Amino acid sequence: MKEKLEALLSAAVAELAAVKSEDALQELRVKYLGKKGEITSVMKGLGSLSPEERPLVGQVVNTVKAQLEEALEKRSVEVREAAKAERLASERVDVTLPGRRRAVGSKHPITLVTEEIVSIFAGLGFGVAEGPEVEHDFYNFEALNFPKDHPARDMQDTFFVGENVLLRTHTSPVQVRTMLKQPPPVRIIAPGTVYRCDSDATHSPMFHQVEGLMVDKGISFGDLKGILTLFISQLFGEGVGVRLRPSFFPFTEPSAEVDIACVICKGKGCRVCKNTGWLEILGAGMVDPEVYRHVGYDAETYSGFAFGMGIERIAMLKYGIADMRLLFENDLRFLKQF
Ligand code: 2NL
Repeated sequence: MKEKLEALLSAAVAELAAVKSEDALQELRVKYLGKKGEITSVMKGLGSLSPEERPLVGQVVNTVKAQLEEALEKRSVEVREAAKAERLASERVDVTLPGRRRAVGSKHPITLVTEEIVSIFAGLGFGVAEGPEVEHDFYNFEALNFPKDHPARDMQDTFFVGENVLLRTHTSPVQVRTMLKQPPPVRIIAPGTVYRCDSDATHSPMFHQVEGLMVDKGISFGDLKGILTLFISQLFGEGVGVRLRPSFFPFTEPSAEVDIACVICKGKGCRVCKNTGWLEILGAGMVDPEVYRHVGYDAETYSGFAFGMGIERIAMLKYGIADMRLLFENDLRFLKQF
């Protein structure tokens, strides 16, 4: 019986070496030490032994059981350690790999220039006003003193949505609405999208404008010139040449075009300035009394100036963009440069 027990122990220990999981280990435990296990059944046979043999064999049984328990426990630790090592290896993360970079967008040059202009005028005390892009004829033309037969009112130049309803052709209606809402003093700029029925290499049917308006007691043409000269020196650099030429708009009197010394050739003459040395960047003037009449301001008490500029043109000059269409194509190779 002693030999049988020792044979069982070496068989169990041999099988144990091949066990690779906790489940197989448990099966092995049951096979040898369970209620119907092989060692257990040997123990059940103890009763048939003589009283002299019984304690001796009993001791061997206990030793074998203890040895097997110890071997099982040892193997159990090994199996757990191996499983843990395998999991660690398979879940291993290489922390030295470079991270996945998020593609970061950039602002459109039109947005950049608009923000810069807004910020300069904010520094001069101007607030920002906004209004609808679909407008009524009254705010877009009538209140701005456009005669009924003015060519700008023509179907050829303006997108009409309905009778007397149109896509605004400038942001002036925003200023008309502001004056109708509040009494002077007014000091605002109106940036926004505008529409004209025009499309070729130098005209887009949708483009951007910033207009400005300052109305108070005692505002003169000198204030217009001072504010716009300050604005230009901040946008294009201190000391850039500025000149005003007489012009005409239905909504200002007198009116002027504002030129800056060519940013490309510094006034020497080049292709961009058509050899004049000057670039037109603004239209401006003293608000016409007819406009005040339409918005209910007293033209005897108040005076003021207004101005307007196209953002596309300023963006092209500031960033050296040769073709306006680049601003609307949304080619990422172009946009990523800003
Ligand atoms: C240009 C010229 C200009 C105005 C816009 C304006 C607005 C009101 C009253 C009077 Cl409510 N004037 N705006 C004045 C002069 C010129 O724009 O060349 N824009 C691109």
